[in-house]
Amino acid sequence: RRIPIRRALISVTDKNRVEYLAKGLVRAGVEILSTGGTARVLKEAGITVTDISDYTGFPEMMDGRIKTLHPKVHGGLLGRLNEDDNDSEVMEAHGIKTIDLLVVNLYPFEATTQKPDVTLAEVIENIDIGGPAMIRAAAKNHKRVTVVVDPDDYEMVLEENKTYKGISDDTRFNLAGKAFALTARYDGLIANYLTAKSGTPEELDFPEYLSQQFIHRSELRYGENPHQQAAFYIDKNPPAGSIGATWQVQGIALSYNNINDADAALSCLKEIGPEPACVIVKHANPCGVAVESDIELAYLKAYATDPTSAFGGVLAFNDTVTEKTAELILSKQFAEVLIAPKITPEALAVFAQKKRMRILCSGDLPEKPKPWQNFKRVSGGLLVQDADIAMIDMKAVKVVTKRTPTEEELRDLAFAWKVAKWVKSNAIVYAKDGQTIGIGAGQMSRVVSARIANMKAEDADLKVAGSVMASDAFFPFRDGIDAAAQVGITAIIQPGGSKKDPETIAAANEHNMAMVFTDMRHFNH
Ligand code: 93A
Repeated sequence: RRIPIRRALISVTDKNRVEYLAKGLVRAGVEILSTGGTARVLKEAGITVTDISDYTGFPEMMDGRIKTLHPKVHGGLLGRLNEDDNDSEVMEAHGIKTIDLLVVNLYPFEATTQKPDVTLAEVIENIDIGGPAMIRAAAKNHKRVTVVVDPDDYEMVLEENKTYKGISDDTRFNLAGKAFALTARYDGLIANYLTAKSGTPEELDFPEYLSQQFIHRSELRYGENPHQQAAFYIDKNPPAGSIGATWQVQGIALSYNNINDADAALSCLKEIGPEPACVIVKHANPCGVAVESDIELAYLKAYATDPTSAFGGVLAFNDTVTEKTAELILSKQFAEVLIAPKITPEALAVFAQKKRMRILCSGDLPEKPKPWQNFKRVSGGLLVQDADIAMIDMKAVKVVTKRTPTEEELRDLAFAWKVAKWVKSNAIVYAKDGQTIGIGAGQMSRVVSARIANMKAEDADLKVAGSVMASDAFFPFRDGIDAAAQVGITAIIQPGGSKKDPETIAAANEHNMAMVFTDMRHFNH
């Protein structure tokens, strides 16, 4: 169902791009209602707007504390217009007009708290009341109302309204989730500020200098273990598709380990797309990954790698999760976290029975990750490095054996290699037909990782013979190759670069295996 925008209410503190938005709306024949400051900016740009006070018949009062807190505003946002309610009659009787689009961003509470020498009174005055009330009303009524809280969404909404003559159920639903994430965070910031003022002892002591780069997203119940205090800080501008840019639409609060695991799942997922894919992560390691023609099939294949580990894991998808996907998942397992670019309202209703299942929207995933830096605190210091966003070009890999990989082998080698990048070292990944067959992670010796990959395949009744193998770093001896041949691995992808490479290559040739060198290592600890 699509709902066209006929009347919009715009009330923004951040006036960035609001002219652009309003002009686009006027061009589409939309009537604009607006609050004092916003109306002034728009009128100065030559845009016709109706002052909200003219519409409500009440002036803005108490220094702007009351601008939009009026039944004619909230009725216009909350009115349902279904056949089985009498909202439209009530609206008619009280002169309440329907508002189809709400565009709001809030008083700058956070920025105000960060001003040097700010007074408590000034901070309190920057607690927005009317804005969140409207956002929550519009988001609650997303069946009819589109709510926009981010100038980055102006273009999308204008385009969708223009191209399709209305806004889709999915878009309104996703924007509502985003809106509630904003009001939740906003109230969280206020609560944190006020409780910190009164000296709550549980507050995590966060170094002042870091707040230049990061903003507080949530207090966490605890860290990796219950005796560790923890919080989640995100980049001021988290890139699309990052864990910092996701928003939660359902389920109980995320834990520290949930966030860490979800990050690993998203990272791997972004690498193996764009085909429909599923990544299942447990304890920060992929325990099943697959690409297929649709995400249900991908899920079934990923799940089949290691059903035992998948229980209580993180599931990540790169396509819309529908009711069908949701039912399939719940028929198989419980998951702590599910992430997807979009989740339909019907799918959410299915997951609603599992309160402990946290559902996150990632929005569209980018094709290429942007460079960023990784920090790792060590005792008495800090390690800083570029994040490992590099990926080899499969066309450029070096075939080092007499036998060249077949086309199918090459496809599976590329897939296994991408998965291995996100498996903790030492990583061994067996794969076939776009499915992980066995994954060995986080061992002190590579040969043991391979043994674990075998064990996993055996436990899951998957056949290793005919699979390919990826190793995140070179094989120091030929024993790894001999062991792989013994279980029926036909092709290998690894960085190469060991002194013993000639021996390893000879071993592969003896077993008639195909082997390629990538010349790039992906340790991940
Ligand atoms: O002081 S408020 O909490 N009372 C209100 O009724 C109200 N309505 C909208 N603040 C209110 N707003 C906020 O005003 C909006 O959230 C927005 O941030 C700001 C826009 O004001 P102006 O258009 O006057 O610049």
